[in-house]
Amino acid sequence: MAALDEIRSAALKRIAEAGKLDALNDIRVNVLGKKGELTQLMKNLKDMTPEERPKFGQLVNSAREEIEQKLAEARDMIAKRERELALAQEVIDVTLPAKKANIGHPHPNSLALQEVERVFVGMGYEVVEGPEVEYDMYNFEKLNIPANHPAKDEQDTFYINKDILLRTQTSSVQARVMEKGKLPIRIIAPGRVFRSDEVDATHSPSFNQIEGLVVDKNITFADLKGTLAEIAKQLFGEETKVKFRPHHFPFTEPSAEVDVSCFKCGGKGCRFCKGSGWIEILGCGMVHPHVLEMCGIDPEEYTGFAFGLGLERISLLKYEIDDMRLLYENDIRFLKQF
Ligand code: 2NL
Repeated sequence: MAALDEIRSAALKRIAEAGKLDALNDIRVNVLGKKGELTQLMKNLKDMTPEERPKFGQLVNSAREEIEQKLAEARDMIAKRERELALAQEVIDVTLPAKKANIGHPHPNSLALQEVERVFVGMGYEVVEGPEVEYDMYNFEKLNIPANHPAKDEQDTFYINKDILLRTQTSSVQARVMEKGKLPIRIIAPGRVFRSDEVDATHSPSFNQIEGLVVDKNITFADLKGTLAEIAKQLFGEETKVKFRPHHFPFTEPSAEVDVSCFKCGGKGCRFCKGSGWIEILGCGMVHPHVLEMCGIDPEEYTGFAFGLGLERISLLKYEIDDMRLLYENDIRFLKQF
């Protein structure tokens, strides 16, 4: 009985002095646990008489209950105090300066594309998109590029299988629009194209192209020249001249490559235009009658012109960037300059 009293009062004293939840847990284990003081004390039952046993058992149990209750009270009190302390200490200073948000920047390609689209939309063109994974039929066949053409070599084109590939030009989008048969057509088709090229300062296996297509009655080469001359002025400045050099594309006849007078030196010749005074920007021509026919348009009734240009080439020229690889790294310190 004396031992029980001692354990009980020692436990209550330790509970009253405990300042932390950890300490309360230690007391619980030491006193009430499997190997705790009260549990040990119960082992004395076997040395007692049958009359003493229930009485002693009851006393131990009521001591256990009392200690449990005091532990619970102390736990609530300490938890409450810790919460109040935390609330008092953990203040948020709303007057501190905010962390600066790191926001992105439009890519030079996006800026150049927006500009080109703005100019063409201003002339009544519609912007259309199409799939990057395309049928051979739309990428090559309907554009007058037959089975044995060198452009179809696996060295140049990424094939998914015999009939499906990654488009090498956005003409495939235009072939789809022609095939739908709604005339007249006045569209530009910007988008990503793919060619099996090694990466260097002017090449990449994936780049962006903008192609244009106009199909209507009585469209002539004069319309093509007038349109591209106007576009060049709007993109590179009012003083810009254009020069058409005869060329060959399978999908246009006649075909031409177009140079613009150097917008750095005005045509006198400088480092920028490599002394020539001219900068090549696009390829174009009158849509080949065979292409119109394969896309379901009667070439006796309708004619059209088309052109294609590399978006990266425009970005590099406009922003005087000398290595295309910079356009694909997306280093924010680079992008922020434009
Ligand atoms: C270049 C310039 C060009 C076209 C693309 C085209 C599209 C249709 C019909 C006829 Cl649907 N032509 N596009 C025309 C001329 C040039 O791209 O340097 N390409 C390799």
